[in-house]
Amino acid sequence: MRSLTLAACLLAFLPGLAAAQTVMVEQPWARATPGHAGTGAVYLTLTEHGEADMLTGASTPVAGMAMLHETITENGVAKMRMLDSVALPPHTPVTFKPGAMHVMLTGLHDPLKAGSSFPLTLTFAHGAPVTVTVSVLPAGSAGPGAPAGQEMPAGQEMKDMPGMKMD
Ligand SMILES: [Cu+2]
Repeated sequence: MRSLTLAACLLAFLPGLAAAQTVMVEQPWARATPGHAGTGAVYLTLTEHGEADMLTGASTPVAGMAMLHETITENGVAKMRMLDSVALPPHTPVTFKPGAMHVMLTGLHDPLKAGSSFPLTLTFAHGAPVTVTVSVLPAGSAGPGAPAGQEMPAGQEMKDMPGMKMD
């Protein structure tokens, strides 16, 4: 995990690439998906170390589609809405996490299994695309490095699961 992140950072700063990429992607992870859920969500932290950029999309071979989503709560009801892009101001970490922004995966070809990993390619308005390796954590996980005591109760994670209303 740590070495992968480091490698991604080093690559991002290698000079002389056709299209420079100065965004750092840290700790991409997803929760294992139950049964034949068909949908999942990826969380990660992006930090733009160059000029301001925008995340404009994502794709992965494990799902039919990957979309930028945000979970918002309106009148006590959690909903997801699609984002066309996510602004990446210089030197400001932008975190995708449960209950907030996430990369929604729909049309999963197979369930995401804890302990496995898969590639996710992120595209940007200015920088070159970046492919990262997403680690699949257990279904109740609150994220990489989160103390076990902070795992979300089983009901909580359903907020990112199918059946939610979409605007
Ligand atoms: Cu979503």
